[in-house]
Amino acid sequence: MTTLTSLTQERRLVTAIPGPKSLEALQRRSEATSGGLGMAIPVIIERASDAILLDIDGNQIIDLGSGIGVTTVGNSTSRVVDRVIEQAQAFTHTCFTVAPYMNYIEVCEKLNAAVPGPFKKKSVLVNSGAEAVENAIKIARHYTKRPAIVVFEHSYHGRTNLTMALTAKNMPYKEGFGPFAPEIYRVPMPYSLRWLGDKKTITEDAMEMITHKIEKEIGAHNVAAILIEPIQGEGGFIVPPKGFLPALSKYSTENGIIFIADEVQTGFARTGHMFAVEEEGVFPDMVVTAKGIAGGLPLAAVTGRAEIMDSVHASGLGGTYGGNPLACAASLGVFETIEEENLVARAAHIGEILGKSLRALAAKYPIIAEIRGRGAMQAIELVMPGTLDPNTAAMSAVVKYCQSKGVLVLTAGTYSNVIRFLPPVVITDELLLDAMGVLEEAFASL
Ligand code: PLZ
Repeated sequence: MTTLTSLTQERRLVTAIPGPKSLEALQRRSEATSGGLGMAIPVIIERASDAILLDIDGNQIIDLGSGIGVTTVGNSTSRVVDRVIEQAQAFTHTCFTVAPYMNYIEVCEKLNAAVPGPFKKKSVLVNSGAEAVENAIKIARHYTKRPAIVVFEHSYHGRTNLTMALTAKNMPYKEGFGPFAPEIYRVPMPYSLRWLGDKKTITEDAMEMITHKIEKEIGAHNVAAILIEPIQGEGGFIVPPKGFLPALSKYSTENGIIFIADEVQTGFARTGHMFAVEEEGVFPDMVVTAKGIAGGLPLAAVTGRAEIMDSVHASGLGGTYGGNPLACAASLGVFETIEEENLVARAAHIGEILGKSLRALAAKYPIIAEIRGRGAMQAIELVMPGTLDPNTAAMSAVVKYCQSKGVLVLTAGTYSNVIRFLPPVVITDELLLDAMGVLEEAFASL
């Protein structure tokens, strides 16, 4: 059914970045759109397929960001596009809580089966990651009848009022936007590169600090939920040390606290597992998903233990667009693509290529303090030579160089010194290696 032919999976520059048409259009952008919006690359996109973005000047750019980890199965991939077109022709909206339809139910069935945990699960669909996090908190508080939420340093959970409160970094996410929601308590994150204590006992020491704070300052019996990203995304792809997530999950269970994994950025094959918590066999009570769930259509979900998800009174959850049929159609296309193209294994393969290239780079350029992440979610943290001082200037220069050569990479990190790689997992080996060649040139140019 898809009518436009796919773009060739190759990098091609026909003008400078930005080209003349993009420059003109960006003028209109600044006239028409709020100055509060950022922009990672100054071009206007006309089309995209898989890992290639085509701008209005005819430049083909390699996409190593997937629109922040969204187009994991490839941009405008056929199973997604065909299902969305078919659904648009059938009906575009009824509101699931007004007149239900099948693909909402099917997406929930898929989620309940895919999210790890040997217990009965149920799901609710909403529009964005932040809205899903908000709903998870609502449900956890309702079920436990407790107020407090425990979150981590370097965390990111969204831009709504409650999720700003849950997010760690002030600038740019929170500055001037308060006051924030109450009963949010932030505890230390075992960020091994910057951990001041003994790194050999980091898991035990972090757990000790966290449980001390919970028991002495909050009271464990007041804590509804512990909310954590299994690999922190915006914070800079911080991977907790082995054993930490299982310890946290165990402590939660022992204290009647709901353990919520925010898999918004890590979910859907991204890390070489369907969900990142699978790495250590953790079974969260609730998992929040978004981004990769629907290949670019706005959809998000909360999936959790049936008794928790069912504890809310009828009509206590909802929203006009939550689980919109077009987004659900796209999501079923995503599930099918992941299964049929074996994309979980593909993400692990991407991880090997990425890891190898980044390790070679780090061996040559000591400003790379650490390579972190898993599968198709990896990052490098840049420092001043011989120190741990953040090297924001080098990050910006590398990103700018890559852009000028037609490679889109994203940044991250509490200290604004991390370059992150989130390619669509369907990216060809050749295209990824071409992009890694440009990255190497960027470091050489510093
Ligand atoms: N939880 C772990 O990564 C979104 C933010 C982009 P929404 N991350 C990208 C930006 O600058 O706004 C995210 C996340 C994690 C929640 C969210 C929020 O998801 O769909 O953006 O609301």
